[in-house]
Amino acid sequence: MSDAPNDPPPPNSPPGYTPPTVWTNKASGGKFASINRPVSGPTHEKELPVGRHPFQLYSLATPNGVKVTVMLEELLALGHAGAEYDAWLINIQDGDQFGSGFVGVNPNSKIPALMDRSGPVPIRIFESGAILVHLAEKFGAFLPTDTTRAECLSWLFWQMGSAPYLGGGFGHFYAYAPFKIEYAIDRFAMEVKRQLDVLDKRLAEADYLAGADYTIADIAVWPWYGNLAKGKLYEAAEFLQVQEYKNVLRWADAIEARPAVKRGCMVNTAWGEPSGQLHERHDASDFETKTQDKIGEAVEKK
Ligand SMILES: N[C@@H](CCC(=O)N[C@@H](CS)C(=O)NCC(=O)O)C(=O)O
Repeated sequence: MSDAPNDPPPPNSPPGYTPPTVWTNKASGGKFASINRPVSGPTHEKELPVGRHPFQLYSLATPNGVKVTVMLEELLALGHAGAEYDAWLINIQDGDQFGSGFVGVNPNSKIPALMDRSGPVPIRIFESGAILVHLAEKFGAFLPTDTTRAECLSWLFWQMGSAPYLGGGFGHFYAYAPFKIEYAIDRFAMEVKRQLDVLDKRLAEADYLAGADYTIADIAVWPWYGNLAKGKLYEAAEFLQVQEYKNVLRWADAIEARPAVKRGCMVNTAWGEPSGQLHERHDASDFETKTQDKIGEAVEKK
């Protein structure tokens, strides 16, 4: 394709389209079109369930949801019994995030959302980064207090700012949009490769993002960029040539091997291998007894 300055611009899509003076909402198609609205707030009345543990998590095992279940499992693995939690499934395709109870915990209607019921007054926390900081500060874990604290928070906030280009930009236009738009895919593929290169260079200098230790920065970044580098997001491994990012792959393998990460990835998972799906988690034993393959067996034996 020529970039010559005198080339006519490519046609708009649909041909002849120019934005109207005032935007109006119309069906746009695509995988998530049915759940998108231009207003916030609840669409229906629905209380949220409350279990017996100090933390009540309302979530789904997307990359943003997994950050919190991994953190809670890591805290429990460290021996922080106070991090016990009930994890309830919020099915975003069915619009559970627009129930009145969920909106009360997260007015932004997105998973993950957490209630901290460990003290006299229940505390709501939304935005996965805020949840990670809340838990890290509460238990004094995975957020350094020395000179690497700023580095940890820098990479944590890098993730919050960068991942929308990966998920909402690249992932949306490469995998979910109802038709392929070369301009959009090129723009976001360029940015995602640049982000992978940023991570790769940092992980050439240090084992983990904040330095020598695994922190909430790794817990936040891994579900997005670790999974992308391992070819588990958007079937884009070859397109993005992810094998180039050797330090990211080394780091992703180390995190993936952690038992708490394996458990965290099972919680609120409602797709894939039945043995990897733990729709709700209310007890540590649920990983052995309540995965979909086990629940299916129990139903068959009845
Ligand atoms: N910045 C937010 C992003 C949360 C987010 O985008 N959640 C998605 C799933 S990964 C969601 O709930 N989408 C439902 C919707 O948009 O209606 C965070 O990190 O918590």
